[in-house]
Amino acid sequence: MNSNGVKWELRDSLPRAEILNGVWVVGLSLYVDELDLLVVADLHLGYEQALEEAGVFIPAVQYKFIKNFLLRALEETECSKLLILGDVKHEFGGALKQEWGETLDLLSTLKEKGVSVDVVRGNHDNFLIPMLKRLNVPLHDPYYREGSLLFTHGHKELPIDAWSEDVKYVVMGHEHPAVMLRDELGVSVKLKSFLVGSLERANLIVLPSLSPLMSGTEVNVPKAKFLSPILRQVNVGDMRVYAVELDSGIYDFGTVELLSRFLIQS
Ligand SMILES: [Mn+2]
Repeated sequence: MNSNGVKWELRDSLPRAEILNGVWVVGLSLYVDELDLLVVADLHLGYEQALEEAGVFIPAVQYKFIKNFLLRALEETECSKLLILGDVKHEFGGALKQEWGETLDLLSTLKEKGVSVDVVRGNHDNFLIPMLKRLNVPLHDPYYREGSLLFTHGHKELPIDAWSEDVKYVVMGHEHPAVMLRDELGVSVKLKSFLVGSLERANLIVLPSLSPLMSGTEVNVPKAKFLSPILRQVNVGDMRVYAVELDSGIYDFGTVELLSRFLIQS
């Protein structure tokens, strides 16, 4: 296991848990019964190459994990609709070669398998638009609403027109939530986590990053700072933590607040 708790290889079937009525965590993805839709966030394809340009060399294994994970999750949920909640690829400014190849391969592989893909625009997706157009992949900016669900990346506040009477769930990414756990010997492990709370009258669900290289924002440390303006509007301490260990399961750790106290005491 690497430091953020995600294995590079997928062996057993993905762990799953129903976290809200008809809403399931399936590994690092979310499956919604009402829409028969699988949702993932923050792939950051091409991140290795961005690190390489900064002088950090790591093996390019992230893409293999992401592709395998998506094909597995779609197969296990018997789902043919995928929504990517932004930050499909990692870039600032000019596009890097690696991320183009991987993005193209991923989207065309999914298409060949009959999977329909939609993307909600994230803050890293500026150069993605021409490729999505070429492949007929709809891009939603800054949100996508279907049934009782409202999806957004999370780097901006939701505009007022995003809301309607029937919105019961707001689903976002961007924050890459994770929790830090420490045992009595001082050994720490970081686990990618889903956060579940409320925003206005809706349930708010924050997805972890699908990228094994993005270890994530530790939400249960003192004075945790949040990137998302949406999370700055709510009390994150009241949100419930569902931590994911792909090989062993999904863990309901109670609220962020409770988990922070546990971290300080141990
Ligand atoms: Mn983002």
